[in-house]
Amino acid sequence: MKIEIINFEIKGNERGSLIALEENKNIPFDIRRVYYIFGTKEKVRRGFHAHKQLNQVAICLNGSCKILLDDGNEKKAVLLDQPDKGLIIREMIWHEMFDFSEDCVLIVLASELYEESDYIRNYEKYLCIEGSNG
Ligand code: T46
Repeated sequence: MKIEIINFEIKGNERGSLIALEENKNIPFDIRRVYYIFGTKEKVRRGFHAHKQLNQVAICLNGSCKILLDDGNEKKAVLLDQPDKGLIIREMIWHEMFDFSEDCVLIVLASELYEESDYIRNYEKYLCIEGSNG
């Protein structure tokens, strides 16, 4: 499984830093939704699902966390600890977020509006669907 990281250009000057996120430019899809996760308690794992159609880019704006990506064959954990680094989470990739620092703010740009029916929240079902796709 290929881990896809986007390195955003920092438009910095002596006043500080700025990163611009633009759909179909440095974000590889139309951005239809933005949400952010913060205040996650220590030792809590989140996620535990795959999306049937949704593509996403996750960026840790502050602090750090890890994201486990699992394509049904292989699992890889990625540390997000820089606001200029975005992790692409493609459709049909099982993902779990963990090791949140107390100050972690994880922003996620999503290609679709929120739709609970797009979630596969059962790992056995995920493996079954993913196996029959490929
Ligand atoms: C994902 C990972 C990275 C909404 O009402 N609207 C939304 O846009 C979202 C994302 C969530 N919700 C509600 C659904 C739940 O009642 O917020 C609550 C928490 O969502 P969830 O338990 O799905 O959160 P995570 O952290 O497990 O997963 C989230 C996203 O849901 C998911 O799409 O890929 O972050």
